[in-house]
Formats: sequence, structure tokens, C-alpha cells
Amino acid sequence: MTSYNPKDLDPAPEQSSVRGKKKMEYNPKRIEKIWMDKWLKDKIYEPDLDKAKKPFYNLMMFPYPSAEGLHAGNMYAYTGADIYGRKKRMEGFSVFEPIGLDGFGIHSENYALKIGKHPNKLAKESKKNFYNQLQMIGNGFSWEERLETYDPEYYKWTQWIFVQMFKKGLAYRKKAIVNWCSECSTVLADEQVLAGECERCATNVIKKELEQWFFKITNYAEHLLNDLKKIDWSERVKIAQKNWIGRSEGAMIKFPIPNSQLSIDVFTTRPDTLFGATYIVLSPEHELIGSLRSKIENLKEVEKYIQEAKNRTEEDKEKTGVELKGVKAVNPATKEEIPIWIADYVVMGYGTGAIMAVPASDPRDFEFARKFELPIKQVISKDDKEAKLEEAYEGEGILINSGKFNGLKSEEAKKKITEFVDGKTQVNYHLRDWLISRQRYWGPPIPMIYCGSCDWQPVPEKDLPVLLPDVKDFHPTGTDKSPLATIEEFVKTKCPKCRGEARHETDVSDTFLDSAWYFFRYIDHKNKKKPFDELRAKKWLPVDMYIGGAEHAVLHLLYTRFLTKVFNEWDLIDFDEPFKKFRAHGLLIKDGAKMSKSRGNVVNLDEYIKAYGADVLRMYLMFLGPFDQGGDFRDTGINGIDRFLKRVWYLKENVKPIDAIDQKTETLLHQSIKKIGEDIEHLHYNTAVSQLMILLNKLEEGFDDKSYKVFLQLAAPFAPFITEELWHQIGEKESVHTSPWPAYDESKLKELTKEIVVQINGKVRDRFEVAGDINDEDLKTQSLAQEKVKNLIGKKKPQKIIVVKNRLVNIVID
Ligand code: ANZ
Ligand code: ZN
Repeated sequence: MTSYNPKDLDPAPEQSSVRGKKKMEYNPKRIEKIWMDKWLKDKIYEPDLDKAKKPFYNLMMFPYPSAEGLHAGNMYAYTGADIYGRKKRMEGFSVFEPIGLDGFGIHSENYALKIGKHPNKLAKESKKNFYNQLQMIGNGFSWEERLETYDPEYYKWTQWIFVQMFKKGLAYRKKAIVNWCSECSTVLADEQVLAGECERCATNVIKKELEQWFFKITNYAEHLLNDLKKIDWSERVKIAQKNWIGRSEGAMIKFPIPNSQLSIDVFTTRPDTLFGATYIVLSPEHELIGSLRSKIENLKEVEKYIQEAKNRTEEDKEKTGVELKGVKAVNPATKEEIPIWIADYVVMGYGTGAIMAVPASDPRDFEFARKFELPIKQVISKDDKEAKLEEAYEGEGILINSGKFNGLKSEEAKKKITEFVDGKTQVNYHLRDWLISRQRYWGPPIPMIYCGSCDWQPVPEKDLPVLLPDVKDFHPTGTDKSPLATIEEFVKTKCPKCRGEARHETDVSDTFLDSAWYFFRYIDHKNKKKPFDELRAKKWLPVDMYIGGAEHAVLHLLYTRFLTKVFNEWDLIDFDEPFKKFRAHGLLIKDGAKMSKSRGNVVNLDEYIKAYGADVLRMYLMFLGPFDQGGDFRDTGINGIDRFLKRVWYLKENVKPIDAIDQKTETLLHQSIKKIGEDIEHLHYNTAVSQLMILLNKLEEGFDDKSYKVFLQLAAPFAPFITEELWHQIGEKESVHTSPWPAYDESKLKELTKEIVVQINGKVRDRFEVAGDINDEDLKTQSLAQEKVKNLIGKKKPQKIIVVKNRLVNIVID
């Protein structure tokens, strides 16, 4: 890895010293450059990874680069995360805040394809561009630990993880119906299909049957679900994971097929409705269809349907299906024969791929039964009476039309009916195994070798990394093979076991595997012997604070948890959750809409930083709204922040310092320390910025040495450059960013006196000072005793006196 050269940065500084007699103009370009270099030189953001006493790991999601540069949304997230880290540093923690590039994978490759540049070349360009921009935004990054996922030193270990997964039985190959994006020309994991569309390019995803590599994340379903309880994460992300894992309790029930040895197993969450199961539905891919071939009378029609079902996308909502004529199943409760259908609203990957249809209780079955005129038999009733059903009644209730179970409540009937038909209770999870192979070029080649005699063998660890060959044509092939399959020298290899002729796997691994473990590598990115050192992991991990987008709720954030649990089992680490605290930030929008090139509302960071400086941009972004809710970027607002920082810059010139600040200023100062500290803790950055504004207003009336310093310290996390410059201008030698976060004095939080406004019938009539701790009754009495008020009220009797705490008294008279 090449080391970072600050000289790569523009613009060049005009002069290096700011200290002088006459105050300089506020020139963010110049001071930001000076301090950027100085911080790098002094390594103030580089904790000692082996010896740090109070480690604090402050992580943010690394970007996937394209040559277009850093997204304004990235800066929004990074600034918010950095402010948190900066306060921790001032509180005495050794803050580790690494950054890198998630540069391997389909994201960067799609961009390379779009602009017709080789991803290899593009990676070099965007690396330079990104690191320049990441420098400019003023984060306290620990630069020395930068990493890029396409660096062979990194992906060697990504491949190592794959090999361990295989050796431990957690990576396996199977033929399965998988998601295929024809635009990206690759398979996708379930998590990467959003509402039927490819997560990257929004093409409708189709189903394909292919043999692929999977990671057994389903082994960890229960663990992944239960451990959500022990982590402090944004609630919406936890809920998304819980739903994605999708635990459901139910029963397995057998439906025998008469005159055969065969039977159909169904998974149902509603065994209480068994008497109402009037037909069976198999998924079109169900294997039983094969075994029944000889009995099926309308085989042609059935095969045609199966064929068509393959090309249907989730868009096609209309229910379709076909009956298997000539075969029946027996409802084990009623002993009646019921028809068997195939339909694609039943999917193969869940439960058994077969259902008992209860149209009276399940809306999907109801719709299907209506369409194909299948019987609808009500078995659950709200009030113990049969009703004419206009739609399915999904709720639980009292059993009817269910023989000896009539009158029972659903809950009780579930158990009893399951026992009655010899069913088994069962817990199912919706989570499916992680499809890990991709038919693409720009990723770590999967380190596996196929030998005709020895089957699949992992590449020996000493031969890692399996380097990605540098090829001219990296375009996806459009077939189910990666472009690597066309490279004879890559494919042809020797079997590690028998030394016979063998061939190399040509798929690469999913880019989400690259990013599932990067935070482990940061702490020890130069290690040549291991993915990372255990002692360092003990010191720095789990991550103390992770901030990123909520869109990764069931992608990245699930995969990282999975891999952490696996590493824990391999004894690489002694914890099993990667991030103690995770907070999702909101979305940055422009002119009311999500930023996108097609809308033409993308914020160009370089331009804004050039025009205003990073401090202004940082503070402006944080002022837009609550950090977890995002905000709307408007040019008008940024000028307000620009003026604010200029007032900060000129404060010492425009206002004469005084010996001691008055009581009111003192109170406000302590209140501000408390409020801004708490706001940062809760990521309420917008209100922290307004408090800084309130405080500045006051200091413009007069400030002393101490209040000036405290102001700079409180503003430092938001505007790190200007505060550092001013801090040094008053003669401080160390960085403001390593100075101790100011403490407030509890006894000084309350105002000793406060001003009360008196209104009569809603009109302001008087103001007067009272003691800070006055109670409402005394306040009323004192208001009525004011000369002006007495005169205005005269002989009239007040009808009502309303007190607005700490501020106002309104007296109502006729
Ligand atoms: C009968 C029934 C009656 C059902 C009723 C539901 C309501 P969750 O909660 O998601 O686990 N099901 C089972 N396997 C399926 C598959 N492969 N494809 C589509 N649907 C499937 O839901 C489980 C329920 O979803 C099961 O319970 C089954 O329908 C359906 F009033 O059985 B049920
Ligand atoms: Zn072999």
C-alpha cells in the first residue's frame, strides 16, 4: 500500500503562519490546508493500537468508490460519525476512526462498465480522488490503517475466510432456484433483491436453477435473532432484521396420497384450521411432481405451467395455477380426499414448498379458491357462528365445522389438532442461506478447485491469494459463467490432493463478503500471517460506535453479525456481536428529493468545499435536521452558517474581551456545555449547533478568556479547522481536539435571576427581574405588585392569571 502524500492535495498554501499583528481574513481554504497537514504530521488521530489505554473504536461505513467522487450523503454520514468521535477523543479516549475503500465488487464494476473503463484502472483513479476528498472533509481519520478490499493483501484473507468456511462445513454448493439479474448478468442473494428488483440496477429479477456456492447463515438464525436483544442499535434496523430472519412457530402435517407410498408434508402456522384445508398447493419446483408423473393426467398442461412459472417476476401479482388431475391427497383430519394444485404463490425455498390451503382463513388461498372455484369452508369463527365470508377471516377464534374440536379456542386447538393427526410442532425461519458466488470479474476469485476424482478442494492456504488475473475483457458473459471461465491459464490447474488435472472455480465472491469483515482488518491491516491479531481484537473490538445507512439493515449489517458469530466459534475473537452500538443516519435530500444524477440535484462536494470550506459545509449539514432523520440541502441555509463562522472568526477583533463575564453569560455557558454534550451523545447535532449560535450571541456582548476557550472547545467537533486555528491564535500549544471536553458546574445551571414579561389581556405591559427559583404563586403576587401593572388594572379584579414558567405572566381582566 502506498503511503498518503499530503502534497497530492490542492490548493497549495499561500503562507504557513497566521499569527501576526493585523487579523487576517477568514480564509478557510488556507487554514484547512495548514491544519490538515499538521494533524497528519503530529498523528493526533493515530492511536497506539497496541498500547492505547482507553480505546474507542468509532466506525463508519466505508464508501464504494467510483471516479465520480464522494457522495454528499457520504459526507453527511461521516461528519455525523466524526463529531461523535471527536467528543470521545476530548473525553480522553484513544479514538480509532479508520476509513478505506470498498472498491471490489459489482458496485464499482457496474460503474466501470458504464463508462467503459477497466475496473483496475478506475480503481487507481478513484482511490486518489476519494482519499483526497476524504482528507478535505475534516474527519479525524486514522489514515495509516487505510485499506482497499481489492488489494491482494486484503482479499487474500477474504479468500482465507472462504476456505475456512468450506473446511468447517459452512460453505457448500447446491443446485437451487436462485435470483438472476440479467442486466448485471449474475445471481444475487435474497437480501440483494428489493421488491423483486436488483439492488444495484433495479432490473426485475428472474428465477434460474443453477448450482452455486452458499454460506450456511441459516445455522445461526436463532442466534442472530436472540442476540438482537443484547445490542444497542437503532430500533428500525433491529425490527428489519427480526422480520427478515422471520421466526415462525407452526406444525408439520402429513397429507397421504391414496394408492401410493407418497405423502405431502406441509408447514403451517395454523394447524387449528386443518378441517378447513380444502386443497393442497405445491410449488412448481416441488420434487414430488416428478414422482407423480405417471399418475398425472394433464401432464402437458402441468409442464407448460412449470415452464411459464420460471419467467414470472414478483410483478405478476395475478394468481395462476393448475390442478394435478388424477391425483388427490387426504386431509388427515377430515379423511376427505382433496385436490392437489401447483401454483407459484407457493415458493420452494420456504417450509416444505407445499401448503395446505385454507381459503376461509388465508387471503391468498381465498383469492385462489375464488378464481378456480375451489371449496371454501369456514372453520374459525369470531363468535361461534358461521357467516357468509366476503373475504378470509385471518384472525384466531372459536372452532366450528371441526368435529370434536368444535368450541375450542384457536390457541388450544393448535396443539390438540397437531397431536390428533400425529403432526410435529416446528419452528421455521424465513432466512435463507447466503448465496455467495457471482458470475462477475471484479471480485476475489473463489479459492476452490474442482477435481473429477477428489471433488471440490480448497486452494491450500499457502497458495493464497488466488490473484485475480488481469484480463482485457472483463464484461459479464451473459451466461451463467464468469468472464474468468474464458481464461484457459486460470481455469486449468492441479488438484491440491491428487495432483491430477483439475479446474479452478471461476466465480468470484459477493462484494458483501468483502465488507463483512473489514473492521477486523483495520486494526491490523499489515499482518501477513493472520487476518488480524487476537490481542488487538481484544483491545479494540467489538466496535464501540457504528454509524451508517439504514438501507443496509438486512444486508451488510446481517452479514457482519453472521461472520462475527462464525469468528467467535473459530476462537479468533471472544465476543459474538460486532457493533455494541449502531445508529442509522437519515437521508440527505436536495430540493425535496433524493439526490440523483438524472434529477440533476447532486451536490458537488468539491465545489462547496472550495467555496465555503469544510467547516461551513460540515456545520451546515449537521444543522439541517435531526441526524437520524436527514435533511434537505438548500443553498440559502449554507450562507447563514458561513456568516456564523465568520462572526466566530472576528469575535476577538470586534468585541473587547472583559475581565469576568456576568452571571447570565456564566449560566448560559454552563447550560451550553451540558446541552451540547448531551446533544452530541444523542446525535442531536442540529440542536447543538443552535445552542452554539445562542452562546455566540451572548459572547458578542462580552466574553473572557475562559468563556472564549470553552466556546472553541464546544464548537471543535463541528468545525475542527477554524476552532483549531483560533485555539492556537490565543497561544495554546496542543490541539484543541485533544484538549479535555469542558465540564459544567451543576450549581451554575440555574439562572440566579430571570426576566419576566407581564401581559395584560395578551398585550406586553411590563418586564421585571425575579429570583431564578421563584414559585408560581409568588410570581403572580409580584406581577400584580408592579407599579405599571397596578396602574393599568386599577380597580378591576383579575379574572384569571396565567403563568408560563420562567417567562411570562398574563393577567386577564374585563
Ligand atoms: C395454512 C394456513 C391457514 C396458513 C391460515 C396461514 C394462515 P409464516 O408466518 O410466514 O411462517 N406457507 C408455508 N409454506 C409456504 C411456502 N413455501 N410458500 C408460500 N406460503 C407458505 O407463514 C406460514 C404460512 O404460510 C403457513 O401456514 C402456510 O399457510 C404458508 F389461516 O397454512 B398456512
Ligand atoms: Zn483430485
